[in-house]
Amino acid sequence: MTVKEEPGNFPKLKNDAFLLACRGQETPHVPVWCMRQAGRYLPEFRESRAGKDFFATCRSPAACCELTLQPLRRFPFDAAIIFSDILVIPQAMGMDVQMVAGKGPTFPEPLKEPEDLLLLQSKVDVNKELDYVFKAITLTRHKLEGKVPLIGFTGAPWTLMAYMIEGGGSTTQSKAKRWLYRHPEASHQLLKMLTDIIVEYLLGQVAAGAQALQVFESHAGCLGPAEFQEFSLPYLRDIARKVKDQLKESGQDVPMIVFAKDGHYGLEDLSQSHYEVVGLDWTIDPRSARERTGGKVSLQGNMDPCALYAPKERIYEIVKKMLEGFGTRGYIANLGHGLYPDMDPENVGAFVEAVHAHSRHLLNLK
Ligand code: 1CP
Repeated sequence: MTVKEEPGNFPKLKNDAFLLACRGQETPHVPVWCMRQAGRYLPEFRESRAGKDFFATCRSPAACCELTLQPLRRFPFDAAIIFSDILVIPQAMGMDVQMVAGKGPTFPEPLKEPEDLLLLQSKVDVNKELDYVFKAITLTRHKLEGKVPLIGFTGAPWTLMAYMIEGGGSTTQSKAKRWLYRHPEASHQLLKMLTDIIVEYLLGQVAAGAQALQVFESHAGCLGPAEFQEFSLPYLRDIARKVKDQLKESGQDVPMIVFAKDGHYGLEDLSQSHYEVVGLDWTIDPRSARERTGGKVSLQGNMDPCALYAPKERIYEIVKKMLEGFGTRGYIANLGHGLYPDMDPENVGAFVEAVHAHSRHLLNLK
C-alpha cells in the first residue's frame, strides 16, 4: 500500500468554512457547493466518462477521485462530494442495477412482492462489498490536499426502497407506495434492513476519510405527511442517532446533512432529527424555512437549478435575495437539486462567485 491508499495522515484542511457553517459558527464568507457538481455539464466529465460503464466507473477509485476533483479545478467550491451513486447499496444487497443510456438506472429484476425480500442479502458485509467506495474516499481525501472538506453520502431508506421496487426512476412511485399501503410490515422490514446497512456504510465512509455526510431522501415528495412520519422520518432519525453514537465512542464528530426533496411538511421534524444541517429544495422561501426550523439547525440550498439558465447579472440578483433571506450564519449555499447536463459551466462559476462576493459584502457590513 502506498500512503495515498491508507486512511489517516491526511493533509491539513485549509478551508473549513463549510464545516464551520454546518455547526452554525462564524465564517469569512458563505460556503457554497452544488449537488451534482461532478456531472455531465462539465466537458471534462463527459470526456472521462465516454464509452465507460457508469457503475464500472463507480468501482474505480482512481476514476471517482478524478471526477470528484474536476469541478474544484474550475470553481472555488467550499466542499467536494465523492463521485459515486446511491444505488451501490441495492447492488451490495445482491440486486442487479444497470445504467441504461437515455433511461437512467434500471433494475432488470425489481422487487415485486414481499417474498422477494428473501432474495436479498440482508447481512451485507459492507467493508467487503463497498470497499471500492471507501478506497475512493481515502484516495480523494489525500489528493484534495486539504483544499476543502470531502462529503460522503448515501440514499435514505425510503428512496432506496422506491428504486428497488420501481426498478428505476418514476414520477408517481406508485409501485413502491403500493407496498406502503398493502404490505406495511414488509415495507418496515425492508426499511430496517436498509437502515442497518446505511449506518455501517456511513461509518465506513468516515473511517475512510469523509468529513461530512449527506443523506438523500430524494423521493420524500411523493409521501404525504402521515406516510413520511411512518416510513421515512423514523429511519432518518435512526441513521443520524446511530452514526453519531458510534462516532462519539471513538471521540469523533462529523456533521450530517439531511435533504428530503419536496418534503416541506416535515421541515419542523427534520430540524429535530439529530442532523446539523437540513437541505432545502427551491420550492420553499428562505425566511419561512428559517422561521420553521427556529434556528435549531443550519440550512443548505436552495436556488432553483434552472435559475442558472438566467444571464449572469440576474443570477447575482437571485443569489443576493437568497443570501438576504437565509442570512450569512448557519447557511451553506447550494441549489435546490442537482445541476442538469445542459447547464453552462460559466453560469455555475457566476453562481459561486456571487455567493462569495455578496456574502463577504454582507459580513463586512456587520
Ligand atoms: O453517466 C452519468 O454520468 C450519469 C449521471 C449520474 C451522475 C453524475 C448519475 C446517474 N449519478 C451520478 C453521480 C451521483 N449520484 C452523485 C455524485 C456526486 C455529485 O453530486 O457530484 C450523487 C451525489 C448521486 C446521488 C443520486 N443518484 C441521487 C440522489 C440525489 C438526487 O439527484 O436526488 C439519486 C436519486 C441517484 C440515482 C440516479 N443516478 C443517476 C441518475 C440519472 C439518477 C436519477 C434517476 C431517476 O430517478 O430518474
